[in-house]
Amino acid sequence: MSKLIITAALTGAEVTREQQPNLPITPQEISAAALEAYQAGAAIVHVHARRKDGSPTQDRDIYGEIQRLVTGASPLIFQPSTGGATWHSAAERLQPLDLSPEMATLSTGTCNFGRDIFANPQDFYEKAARIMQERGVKPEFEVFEAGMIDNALRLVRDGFVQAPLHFNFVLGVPGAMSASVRNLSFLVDSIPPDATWTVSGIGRFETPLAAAAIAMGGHVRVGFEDNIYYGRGELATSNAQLVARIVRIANELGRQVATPDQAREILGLAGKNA
Ligand code: KMH
Ligand code: ZN
Repeated sequence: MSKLIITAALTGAEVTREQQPNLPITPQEISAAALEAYQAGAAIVHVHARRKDGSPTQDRDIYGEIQRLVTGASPLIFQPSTGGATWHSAAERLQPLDLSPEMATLSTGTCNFGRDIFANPQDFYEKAARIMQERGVKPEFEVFEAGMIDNALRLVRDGFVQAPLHFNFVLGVPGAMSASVRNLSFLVDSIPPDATWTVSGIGRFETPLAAAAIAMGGHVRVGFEDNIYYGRGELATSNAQLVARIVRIANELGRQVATPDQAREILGLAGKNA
């Protein structure tokens, strides 16, 4: 079994300071949270930018500042979002790709997202995949519904993306695929054998699905984007606290944790742009 890649999803687009007082918002706060998460065992940081007032933005300059701070202070893999918030336009969402990050997220299908719609029509994800290909950015396919896998595989068939693929199964978003080991197992069985995968269990499903993924040979994402609690009714103190728990579970299950450079090897990023 390969070493375990831990991704810290530090901020997201939806969580507020009112809900989680320790939510990092400014580029300085996000890069400090990234560094702490790295020291706790994370290899990748999944980043959403925010304006000073806390509202989500896809502004390339704010992402650029976060990228500069994160990669200047750590060897972490910087992975910006192309999902943004549900109301962001396609053009807004694609801005972080201008920074040629090593990785970026990409959803290949539309789903309900709470009471909103997370819209990812074919024109959008083909365009995003084309830009990623031109800029040497590895997509992490954010799968909220099973059909998104079929569409990602169509991108490979049509020449927009090259194998090996990497998927993140985001399970438990209200309105999309629920967080069960049965669903996780089905999704894992639906991707090519040479693909890698991560799971993001939303809310109280974060830790149980992480434990399942560690045992199954997958990878794990945790962080305030997905879950703001450490236990029932107990807010987490930091993203790093959530990462540290995954390291402890991995140690107990005999799975070693990957450094960022080891994660680059596992994901086929080594030798790509820094
Ligand atoms: N905020 C969600 C609507 C991604 O980062 O690629 C979409 C999202 C996925 O978070
Ligand atoms: Zn995200």
